[in-house]
Amino acid sequence: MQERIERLKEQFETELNKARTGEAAEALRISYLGKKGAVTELLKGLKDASNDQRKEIGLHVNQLKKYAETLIQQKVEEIKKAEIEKLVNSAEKYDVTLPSEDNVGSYTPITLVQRQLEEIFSSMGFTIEDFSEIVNDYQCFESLNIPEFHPARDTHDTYYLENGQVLKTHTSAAQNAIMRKYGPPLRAIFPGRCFRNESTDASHETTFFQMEGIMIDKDISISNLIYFMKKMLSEVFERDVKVRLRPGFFPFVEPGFELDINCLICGGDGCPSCKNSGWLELCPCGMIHPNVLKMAGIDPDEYTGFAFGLGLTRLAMMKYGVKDIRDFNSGNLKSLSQFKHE
Ligand code: FA5
Repeated sequence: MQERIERLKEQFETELNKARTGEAAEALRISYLGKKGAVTELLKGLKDASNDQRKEIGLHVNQLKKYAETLIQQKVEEIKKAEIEKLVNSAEKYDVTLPSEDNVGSYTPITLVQRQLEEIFSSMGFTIEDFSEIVNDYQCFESLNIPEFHPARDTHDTYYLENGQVLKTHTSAAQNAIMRKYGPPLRAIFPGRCFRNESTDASHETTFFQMEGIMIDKDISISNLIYFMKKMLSEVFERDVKVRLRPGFFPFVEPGFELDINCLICGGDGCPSCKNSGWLELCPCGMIHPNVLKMAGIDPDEYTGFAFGLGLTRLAMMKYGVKDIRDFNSGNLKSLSQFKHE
């Protein structure tokens, strides 16, 4: 019997040496220590042995059982450790000290100019407001003194959703909500993306950015409006820029103006960017119409205010010398990468 135990032990050790995987170790455990395993069978056979033999043989078989259990356990741990090491060694290695490739992204010129304006206006006490790109008819038109069938809606054809909401055609659509939110006195700017059904050309896109600004207080006049417009332009361009103010009609201001900027692409000689006029419409503005104040719950006899709707995308064109507005939405990385180090 002793010999049988020794042979089984040797056989077990040989097979254990060959086991290379967790599955092989488990198969070995079952074949020696499982319900019908070789060691278990030896233990079962003890019942036929005499009392003395049973004691002695039992001791050896149990030692073999313990020995096999311990070795299998060690083997499983060894295999696990080796698998982890293999994984670690095969994983991609990075050398963090290597110089990086210079292909990081960059802000678009529109974001750059928007941030610059936000700094300028916040230094003058304006808050910066965010507003939804999807608005309702009241916000986009009615609250701005543009009732249904008003001809001013013709230039604001846009994308209507099935529920009657619209993609906002101008940042003025936020005026009513912001006036209601804060009440007077109030200074705020609200940049945002606008959408119009537009036949595109060098200065018109279907999707473009504007930045609205409003200031409401007692005794606000056109002089305040002109001061802020001049201040903004001289800071953005860091030089003198020729501007002209001419009457303009917008139902939500009275009086209303068009503020044009001398085209910086052609220097005023005329080019496709300014439709050969030498001037580019940049920032319509005016004194907020009393009806608009009333609809926002503000008493027009007590408060007055100005509003402007700056064409942010066009301002970026002028500041960075981009000749065609369509370049901004073209996804052409070559043109955008020029602004990487701004
Ligand atoms: C408006 O959108 C008025 N809400 C602006 C306003 C605000 C007037 C407050 C008075 C008081 P207008 O449609 O002109 O106005 O657009 C304003 C500016 O947005 C334009 O001067 C131009 O710079 C820019 N803009 C308008 N349409 C486009 C377009 N299709 N592509 C690029 N820029 C545009």
